[in-house]
Amino acid sequence: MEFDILTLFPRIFAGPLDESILKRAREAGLVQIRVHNLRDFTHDKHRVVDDKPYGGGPGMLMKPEPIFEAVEKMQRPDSCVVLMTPQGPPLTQARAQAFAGKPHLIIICGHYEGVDERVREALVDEEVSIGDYVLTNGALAAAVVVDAVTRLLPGAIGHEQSAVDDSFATGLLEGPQYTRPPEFRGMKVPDVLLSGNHGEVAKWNKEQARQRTRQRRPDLLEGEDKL
Ligand code: 6GU
Repeated sequence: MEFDILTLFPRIFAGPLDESILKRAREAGLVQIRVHNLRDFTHDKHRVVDDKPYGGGPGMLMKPEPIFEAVEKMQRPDSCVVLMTPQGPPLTQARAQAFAGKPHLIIICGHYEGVDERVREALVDEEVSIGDYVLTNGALAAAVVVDAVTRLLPGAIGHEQSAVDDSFATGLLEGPQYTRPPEFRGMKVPDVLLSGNHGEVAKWNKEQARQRTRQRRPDLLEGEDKL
């Protein structure tokens, strides 16, 4: 799978994409991630990427020309163009899975103040937000999308089963988990987990997941697949 990310702040991506599972997935060739500076698609002396909104109002908007030029250079028939914006529908596990099935994502990182509407009209296939709060720009949000999608690619994480079982993939939050030692500062690992009875363990895990979901996120039990 390939990502092309268009941003005013390419350095924001250096850390997140160069650690752990993302780093390994890149090195293994499961994913190619290219980060582009939108200023490189300007042609004026001051490399201007934003301007005042028509009709007045506070803040600056991203100009259409650099974004169009960059997207048109990278776009292929199989590309999906995604705009990061707090006005988009929220990222969910189902949406991450849908993205993981696409060969090429072009991700446009917006200012929080916004982008010229013609970018949406003519270029963008999908908008995405990562939650109901405002970030200074879309770069961190795009890094979240890349992370959530890349870990779903076959071979990205050691135990394929963990992508299937983890919170949200099952529609439930994961329940409590323990590792050694069996007793720590007087706190004991539940007996059932030490019993070696795989059937009972599976039953306990499932019940704990249900209970935790009911207590913390009853909205997840309402059942529909959240795209
Ligand atoms: Cl995609 N962008 C910004 N600026 N803020 C956000 C967001 C995106 N998602 C949640 N908050």
